[in-house]
Amino acid sequence: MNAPMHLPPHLTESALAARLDRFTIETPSWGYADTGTRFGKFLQAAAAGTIDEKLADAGHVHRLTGCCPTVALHVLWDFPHDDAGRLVGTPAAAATAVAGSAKSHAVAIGSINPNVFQDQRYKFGSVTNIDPAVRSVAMAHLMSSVELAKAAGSNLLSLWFADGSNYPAQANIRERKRWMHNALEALHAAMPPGMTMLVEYKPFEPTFYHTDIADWGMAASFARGAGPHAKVLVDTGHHLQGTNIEHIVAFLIAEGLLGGFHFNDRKYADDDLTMGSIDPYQLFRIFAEIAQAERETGKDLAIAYMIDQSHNIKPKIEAMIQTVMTAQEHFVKAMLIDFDAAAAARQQGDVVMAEGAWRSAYATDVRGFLADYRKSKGLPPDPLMAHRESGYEAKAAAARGGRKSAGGGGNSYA
Ligand code: PSV
Ligand code: MN
Repeated sequence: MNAPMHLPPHLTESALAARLDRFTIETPSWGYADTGTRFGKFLQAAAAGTIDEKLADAGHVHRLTGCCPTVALHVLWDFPHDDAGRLVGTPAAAATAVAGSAKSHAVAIGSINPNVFQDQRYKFGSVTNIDPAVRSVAMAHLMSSVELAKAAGSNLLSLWFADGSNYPAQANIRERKRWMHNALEALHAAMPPGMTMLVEYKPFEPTFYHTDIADWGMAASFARGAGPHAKVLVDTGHHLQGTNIEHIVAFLIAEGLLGGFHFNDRKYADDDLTMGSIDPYQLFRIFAEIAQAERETGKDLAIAYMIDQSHNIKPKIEAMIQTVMTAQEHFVKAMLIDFDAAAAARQQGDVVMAEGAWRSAYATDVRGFLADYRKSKGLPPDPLMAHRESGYEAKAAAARGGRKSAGGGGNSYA
């Protein structure tokens, strides 16, 4: 029997449940496929190899959790391309086929992630490459990704650039800044109304000296320069050790520039470990900034909550469900903060009681509430156990494993 959950005076259980109804989490197609590190991949018999299998797995996760209605797609990994990286067929035809498959698995296409980082021609960058011919090939890919997004019914264009340099003097940083600005501005101009551009940053890797969009401030500046529908994407793994991510989150909210998250956790660098597996209190503090802003404005923030993880050793679907459950748990905990008590304590200079308001919300066991919430929606109270009992993994392994041992399967991301 679970102890009753303590709610702050401003919150009722039904208001909490209603907010949770509107908390959706996008899962990434690549999180269902075989991935690895640059040292190699460990193949899993049940991992998805085709776009239809990825969408089937995403549909299964949504069926069990009820809160993952959309799937992020990576353009080169999920739509048919020739060896030169050109889309096979028109964007409309490619998008219609994939959107049809998504629909058959009861999910929809979410963010569209162009890929201007893995082709040989991008060795020295894509939209900031010194060679104008490479810049225009990259631009053409980005523009066709807008067309794909339109045709797939997606309103999110999610951009990450590997562009940068490995050695001092390899690049003219200011020149590249101008090229990046020009590219994003042109892309923004090509977006239809209702589409949002997300600009992701990363301090290093694959470039190890300078990266053209290295931190949130650069991403914010580029987003502002691109236009009103460009926002910043915070990938939780993309910070140097010790960075206060929740400060960045609060700052971007205040600037109206927080567009979304790529959730994952890390111990050292961009480790792509399961969300909350290493530092769950940090995750709570991130959600606390969001919950506090929503409490103050009385409105939901328009944030795309997305997962960007590489499940190298955990079974893919289990890792995804575990992640989604962790996200819900920490989101609810943050909603439980007595913000008014914290504000009153702050007013008195009472640091201990202010912090205490956060700590007691964090310490609350919300699993019973979530199990009841799921039951009330006709969902399994424990989606992870329901998945284990469903037999889905064994069936997928039987259907997909043979092909894989023959050397196929997986996507090209390693
Ligand atoms: C780059 O590290 C990144 O976070 C970008 O979001 C890519 O799209 C994704 O990883 C690929 O897994
Ligand atoms: Mn990311």
